[in-house]
Amino acid sequence: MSFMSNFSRWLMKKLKTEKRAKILILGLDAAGKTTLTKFINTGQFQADLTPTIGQNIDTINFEGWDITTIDVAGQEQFRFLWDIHYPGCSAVIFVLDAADIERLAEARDILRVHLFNNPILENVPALILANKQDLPAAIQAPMMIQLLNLHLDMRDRTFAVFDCSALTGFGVVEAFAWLVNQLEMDKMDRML
Ligand code: G3D
Repeated sequence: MSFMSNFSRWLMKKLKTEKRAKILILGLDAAGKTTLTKFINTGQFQADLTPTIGQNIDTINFEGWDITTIDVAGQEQFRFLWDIHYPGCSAVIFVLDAADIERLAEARDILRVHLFNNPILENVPALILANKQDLPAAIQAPMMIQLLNLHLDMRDRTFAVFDCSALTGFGVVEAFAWLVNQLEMDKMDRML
């Protein structure tokens, strides 16, 4: 059995044991959000395209899970739209193009605006993906944490940074295992 179908089966099994959850996938355009979504989606999810008003938004619905991907580059004027998507969200995935050093400062700024300085997402676990690790120029997680100042900015938050490649699948299973565990722990906390 291929790695992709193993991953898909594993993810579906995990997700089926969950209740409803809304996950946002944020990041600059071209960071790899769609590729990641397609990877998760392998043959099982039903994707539908939400009409675009000022920013690119895709929604996937699967077994009670809503996964919404949003391009958040230069979208300050559409802040009112974020307010529609952010409340009630259980987790955030922030996808970085780890090989695009020129846009790292831009990525850091929007990470601050959307995660660090966003009170709506204060208690929401954040999975930060240093994507495109198949490319030689890609910056790896420990360096990324330093460059984005995550060790300071995010110190009061539940977050993790994983190296991955949405193209090859490298690191995606590990990253999602972390995310699902956070959701499971959160569910248990709420039951106590
Ligand atoms: P977005 O949805 O965040 O805007 P996309 O980004 O998923 O559309 O990806 C943008 C480009 O990056 C695509 O290439 C895609 O194939 C590529 N990409 C995404 N993830 C990876 C990765 O892990 N490694 C590499 N090497 N490329 C990746 P194109 O050429 O179609 O623009």
